[in-house]
Amino acid sequence: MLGEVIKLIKRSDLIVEVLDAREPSLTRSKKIEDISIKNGKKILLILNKGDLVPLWVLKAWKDYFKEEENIESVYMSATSHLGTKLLRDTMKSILKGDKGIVVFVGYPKSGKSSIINALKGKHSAQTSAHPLEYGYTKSLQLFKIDKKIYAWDTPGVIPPDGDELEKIIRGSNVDLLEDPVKPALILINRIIEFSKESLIHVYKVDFSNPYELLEKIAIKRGWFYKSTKEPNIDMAAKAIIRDYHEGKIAYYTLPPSLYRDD
Ligand SMILES: Nc1nc2c(ncn2[C@@H]2O[C@H](COP(=O)(O)OP(=O)(O)O)[C@@H](O)[C@H]2O)c(=O)[nH]1
Ligand SMILES: [Mg+2]
Repeated sequence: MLGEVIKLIKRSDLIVEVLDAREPSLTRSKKIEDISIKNGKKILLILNKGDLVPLWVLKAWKDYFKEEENIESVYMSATSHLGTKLLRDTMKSILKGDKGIVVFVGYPKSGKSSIINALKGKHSAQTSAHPLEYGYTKSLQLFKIDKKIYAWDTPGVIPPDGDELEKIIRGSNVDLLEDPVKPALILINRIIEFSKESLIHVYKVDFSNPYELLEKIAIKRGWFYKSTKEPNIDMAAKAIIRDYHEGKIAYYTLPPSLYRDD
């Protein structure tokens, strides 16, 4: 799967890495960025799902990437169609008016397809797909973003890696989880670190620990195990992970520079 991403990177001029604005650090792939740099490609970061994060936080991340790492970034909300013009203009300026091919890469659920759809929307110059100039493949198509800019309409999906928390934040498929409860508890603990209120707001229940939140969600929704009649926390766990991936839970983390006390 990683091989597919690398192939796409090699055939592109600009690599646009799509991050979740709630967890920019955890949704970045240094591996993919290193591969891109080694192949002489330009990189742009997108902080997507920007609607879930305060504006000052988005700006702080953008400044952090620029000042600490000299990487360009833009923030946007693909599903609200906010920031698509700035994204298009930024890609144009990075490619300096030259002809170029863009690939959107990122972990699952970061919003790559939503961004591609937003760019293909009514504001885009043209929506028809173009066959490749070299090595024509049926499944791989380019669409036009601007006068001289094209993008692959197939995004580069980075397989979720890392520890249990990272895998969930990086979009691991809920339906393939053997036990959804443990990762859900880890995810809830992570969110509580930054905003317990966001969970109370989404699920309309108060709770004193992550396990209790799962139980209360199950009870509220009438989910019980048939055998024991206990609250079905497996279903609640899947629901919360799915809601997280679908961008229904708002909270933010800050760039490392803002956590230092210098
Ligand atoms: N709140 C919010 N949700 C988003 C945004 N972009 C995508 N999503 C949601 O995140 C989920 C994954 O999006 P998708 O485009 O399929 O991600 P992909 O796997 O990277 O292609 C979907 O449920 C989208 O509706 C966004 O800007 N804001
Ligand atoms: Mg997709």
